[in-house]
Amino acid sequence: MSKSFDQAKAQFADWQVDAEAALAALSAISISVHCWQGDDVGGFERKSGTSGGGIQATGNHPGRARTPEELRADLDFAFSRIPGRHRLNLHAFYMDTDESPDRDQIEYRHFRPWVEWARDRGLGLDFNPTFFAHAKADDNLTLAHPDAGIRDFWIEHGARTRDIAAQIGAELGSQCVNNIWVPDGFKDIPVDRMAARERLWQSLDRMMAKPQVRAQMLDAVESKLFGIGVEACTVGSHEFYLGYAAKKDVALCLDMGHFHPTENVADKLSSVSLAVQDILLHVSRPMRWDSDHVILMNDDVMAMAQELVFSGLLPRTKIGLDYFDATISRTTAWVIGVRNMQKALLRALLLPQSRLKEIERKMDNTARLILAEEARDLPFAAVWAEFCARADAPTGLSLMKDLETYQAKVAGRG
Ligand code: RNT
Ligand code: ZN
Repeated sequence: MSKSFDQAKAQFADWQVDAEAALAALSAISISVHCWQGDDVGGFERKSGTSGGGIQATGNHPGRARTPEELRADLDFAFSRIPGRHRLNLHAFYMDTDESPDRDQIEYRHFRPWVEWARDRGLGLDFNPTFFAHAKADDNLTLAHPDAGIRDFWIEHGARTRDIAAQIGAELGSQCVNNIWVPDGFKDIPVDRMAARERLWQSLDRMMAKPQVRAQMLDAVESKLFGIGVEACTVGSHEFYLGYAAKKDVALCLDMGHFHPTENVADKLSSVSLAVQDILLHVSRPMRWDSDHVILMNDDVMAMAQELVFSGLLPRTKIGLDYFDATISRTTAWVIGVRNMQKALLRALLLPQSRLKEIERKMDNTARLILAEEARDLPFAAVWAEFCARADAPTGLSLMKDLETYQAKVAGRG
């Protein structure tokens, strides 16, 4: 144990905060790391499928993973520089197979190499149907498409991902979240929003009709404000999915980039948690719009972490990340982003929570201001350094050297 940690521990104890307990709490939190940062949301389907759905990473930094093997090697490196035990969040179009199944033909075996890899490393897996990057998403309508044939195709895809997710969860002995995000929306002002929303609701019902074992897989639904090409109306809006999740008892996914830019997404947690049992987060950093920048340890992320801790929502919130930046080292983007989420959580765990709450109950707004502001100067960094040291993960300049060395190794990829 380092001297600076010892000193920090004593300082936190003065504030009635137990730094050891904070470390223990942090090591119990798994972050679901999104596979799609590693290859710019390209996927590994054999036939090309770049059309439809409006998700696009920008940038051309060298080193993009081109195969499942490269992606797993990059993830192995990233996880080795992230303290703690975490999860990989896999999208259906990252199948690892010599076959070329269309989305409505995918089966568990197309993902088996990922499960074996995860099992070997003690990682959990989460899963996602892929409703974009496909010709049948070219109209920016999938589950809400007016054409029943197109809806059926996507319903079949989604239903299969639920079976696959359940099997993954069973194989790994760890609940697999299957998150549904569809790009469905309208570029220009629609006249029949109701019909589109009824179609989405019914398609979701059909897709999720088969009962699954909740301990194996958890359905989640992700709302969005707008996307490129669907500026006028998103069928799966926040109100739509909040209602759906509450009524059907599925998890609600809140993506930090999917709201009006000045909305406080952290503020939503306590509200939605009163109506919805399970929450999934897509922690992201929108810049002016849903730009999916690498998350920083900024006010938004710290507010999110503080709400999770102070509202007691950690046990029923799955923390996933969702960003993709192709202008920088992709492995660095993972490592720095995940660690920022962890640092924000640690900071929240180290705040004098009960004292702050008590002061607020007493309506002493002055004392709340003093305590909250003075607490900013507590030695959080020493506790984080201890967390990394115990997990054998580097910090600071030695982390920088590791990240740069790995990037140099993969830079020659074509
Ligand atoms: C898109 C959603 C969605 C995707 C991933 C790849 O705006 O945020 O979560 O980013 O499914
Ligand atoms: Zn998202």
